[in-house]
Amino acid sequence: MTHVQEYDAVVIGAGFAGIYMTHLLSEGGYSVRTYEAGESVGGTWYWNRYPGARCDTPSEFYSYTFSEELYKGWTWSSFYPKQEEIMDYLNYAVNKLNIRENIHFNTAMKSADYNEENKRWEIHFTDGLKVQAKYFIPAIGGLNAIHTEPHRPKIKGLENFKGVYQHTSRWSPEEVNLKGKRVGVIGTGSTGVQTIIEAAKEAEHVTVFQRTPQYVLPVKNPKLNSEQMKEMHDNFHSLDRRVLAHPTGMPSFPVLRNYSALENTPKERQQFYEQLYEEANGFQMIFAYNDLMLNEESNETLAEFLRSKIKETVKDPETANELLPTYLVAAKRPIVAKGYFETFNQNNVSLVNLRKTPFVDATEKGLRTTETEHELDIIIFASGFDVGMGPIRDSNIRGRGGVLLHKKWEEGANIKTYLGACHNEFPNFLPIGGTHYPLGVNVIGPTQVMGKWIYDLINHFDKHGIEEIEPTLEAEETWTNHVNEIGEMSFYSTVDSWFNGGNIEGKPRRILGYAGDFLMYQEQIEKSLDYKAFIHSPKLTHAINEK
Ligand code: NA7
Repeated sequence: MTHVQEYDAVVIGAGFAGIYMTHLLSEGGYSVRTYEAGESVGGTWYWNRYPGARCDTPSEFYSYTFSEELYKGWTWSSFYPKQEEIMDYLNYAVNKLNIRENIHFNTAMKSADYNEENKRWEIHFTDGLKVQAKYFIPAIGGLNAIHTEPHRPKIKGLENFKGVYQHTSRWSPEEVNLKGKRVGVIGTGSTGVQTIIEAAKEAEHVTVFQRTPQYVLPVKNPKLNSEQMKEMHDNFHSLDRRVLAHPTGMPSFPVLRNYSALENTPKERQQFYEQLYEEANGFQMIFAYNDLMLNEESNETLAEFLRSKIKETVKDPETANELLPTYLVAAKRPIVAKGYFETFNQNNVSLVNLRKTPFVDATEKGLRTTETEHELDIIIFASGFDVGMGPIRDSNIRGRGGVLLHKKWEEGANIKTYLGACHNEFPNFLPIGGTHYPLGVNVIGPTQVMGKWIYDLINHFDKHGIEEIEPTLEAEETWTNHVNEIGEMSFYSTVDSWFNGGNIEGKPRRILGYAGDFLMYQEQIEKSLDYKAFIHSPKLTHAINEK
């Protein structure tokens, strides 16, 4: 009989969340093994290495804050770090935390089954490896396309195309050189916008295939000098407090006018928006007034201003018109970038409005729309992800009675979790950073809050000899209803996007994350600390009473 290696915990993925969980568990004395499909740590940042890939959260807060030594041992070069620098940072973190040996690379998960008899998870990998663990902790995130094909529009005859095509989340720089090429970019989300700006610098021609126009907030990316880094390090003692107290976990962006946008006259607002457009950085404009994300009329004042800037920037009025978004600002994931609209003034960039002239098919030479054939050497799919459901479907996770999680979730029509981290019928399955995680919040904040929460939960149950961590159906219902109610009330439900599944044809439209802010999220976490949401056994009741 082949020996199956057993661990206390198996973590899947070595991005920010996976590294943090690996650290907590190994430091806590648990045997932990982490499996990563890529050849390096990095997670999302490992896979998304397309040209121009950069973070839109300030580096000061795109860092682990749980360890002073770790925080102070690293120097960021700029306000918004590039993909390569984040990779370097995560490699630094893994070395410093001394957990590299816990991570097994080039190993992609295929499926996981809960064995009710021995109360262990059996995890299978694509290379045939099989391991067992008491706690199964996927840290694969929601924006994930590792196991199967990433999301791409279905274009008839793509196999006939003689050029190269790549999805941005599967980028291999060795295969794609944009210089002097005719490049087509499909998608204008954060990824598409970053890619288009870079491609426009070196390609012979860039054809942008746009389904929905986007607001793009202006950004500056100052280099960080040693004095600024020193200040960041010196402020470490107040860092957590500042992050936890900010609605998005990014204290660089305070609410500038703590009243409604409607309380200013149109002239005052215009002046203020103009000033911010010149001086403010990234997400800051969304926090110009305190109700831009709460009141549609207020939001419309900013939307109209940003549309006026597109018209002012893009010289060809017809192109400018096609680039005008009509939905609420930040109802889709906000995009920050420098020089996006300006690219459309270059002779080598053209725009195709897919709503007016959709794809017909791919040909040997390129992509045909109802208007014309666009000849291309390279097609870049910046078309996003099947967020939430994709990674879960690909992972084939079976709980009690062999029930598959994605079937239980009715392929997205009936998603249920408890705090996004626990599932009824799936004992000791404790995913971090996926479905029902906060949407509009710097991901590092909830990752650390939830990572610690999961660790404490394991520790608590373990200490009391309780074998299975499983929330009650009622707890799952209550949390899910809360997520859905807030989601329905939020701007996120007003336009199709990956936030609500509307980015993918045929996908059930359900809010996939927590639409409340970081403070509301922490309140929910705080409320859960009595562990009353878990299935009660006499042992557990005793443990809770002891608390
Ligand atoms: P996004 O934000 O989901 O953007 C994907 C883009 O691809 C977006 O413009 C989509 O148009 C477009 N898309 C998707 N499907 C199609 C089809 N079928 N036809 C044409 N165009 C399509 O993904 P990103 O990778 O840019 O960003 C993901 C996250 O990474 C981002 O939120 C940040 O957190 C970082 P749509 O707007 O849906 O009409």
